[in-house]
Amino acid sequence: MRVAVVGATGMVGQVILKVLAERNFPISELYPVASEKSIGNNIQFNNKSFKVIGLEEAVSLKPDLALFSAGGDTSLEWAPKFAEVGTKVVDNSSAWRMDPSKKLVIPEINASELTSEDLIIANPNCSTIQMLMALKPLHDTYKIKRVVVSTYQSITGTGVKAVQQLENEYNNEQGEMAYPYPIHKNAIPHCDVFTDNGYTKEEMKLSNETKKILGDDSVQVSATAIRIPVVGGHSESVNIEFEKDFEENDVRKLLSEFPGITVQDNTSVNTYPMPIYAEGKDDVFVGRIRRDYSQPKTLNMWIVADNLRKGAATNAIQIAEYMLKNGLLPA
Ligand code: 2RA
Repeated sequence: MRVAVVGATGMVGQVILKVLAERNFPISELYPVASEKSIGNNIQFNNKSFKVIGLEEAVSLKPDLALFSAGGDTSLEWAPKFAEVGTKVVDNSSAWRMDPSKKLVIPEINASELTSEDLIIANPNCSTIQMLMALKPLHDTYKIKRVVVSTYQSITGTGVKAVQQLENEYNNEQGEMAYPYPIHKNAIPHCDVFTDNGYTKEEMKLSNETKKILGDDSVQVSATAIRIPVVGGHSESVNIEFEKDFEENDVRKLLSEFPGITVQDNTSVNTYPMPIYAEGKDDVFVGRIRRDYSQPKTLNMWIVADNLRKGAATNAIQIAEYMLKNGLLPA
């Protein structure tokens, strides 16, 4: 299969290449694509060197699949151009997620919605993916009324400039600031930009994308997204009110039986998910599962995942694997 990776030199693009190689995705031709300034550079894939090309050239090569992680503006302009030449696009930006004509897919939840008509497919936001992986089996069994979630998001979600700022601060060195405040020894209640309702775009993604993926506008979500000086992954404290009551052990069983979830939940031996251990893995880790005694039919849990893998690269590649397996992509 001829595969373009658009944004190949970026943080997520590099993880896409790593995961494609790890999963032996069947690639006959690889087209690493990046902005003008990177054209001609070499990148390594499967112990071979590949020249970075530009978007015009990539479209002219008519790849079968294009995995995008190059920002919303590039996706809005270029995903349709790839689609016009028959390329299936899986896009990591927010550009197409809430477009009613585009599917927003977490393979373990709703890949079956995909058809041969879908040429541009949206990858949900990283914090949405890990939360929905845990919510889906519980929603199907107990019907969710409302979710209150606080996220503790890795600095890698902001990009390489922010990671560098953290390293500089940690090493007490000067450098370019991705944030107007120190990241080291801090917690910044500001992921993405603020909207008119006082929530940030990151927080509204959790609300809007949840409704679309579950196909249920009645599910209410209130989110607070915090940036913290952590690299390995995003963590989420989730409080869920259900229509039906539950037994905690039944909840643990439902979660542990859901593909892609690992339950780490034994406080008697201090077992619970942490980003330092989730980093580099593709599962979503769930723990601190406990009834909220302050309100009936309400549960608390703690959800951790590597935001660059299951939160972005791996989810996108799993969508491609589903399409390949179901004849929606050529072998
Ligand atoms: C963040 N989810 O963590 C966003 C970007 N992917 O900032």
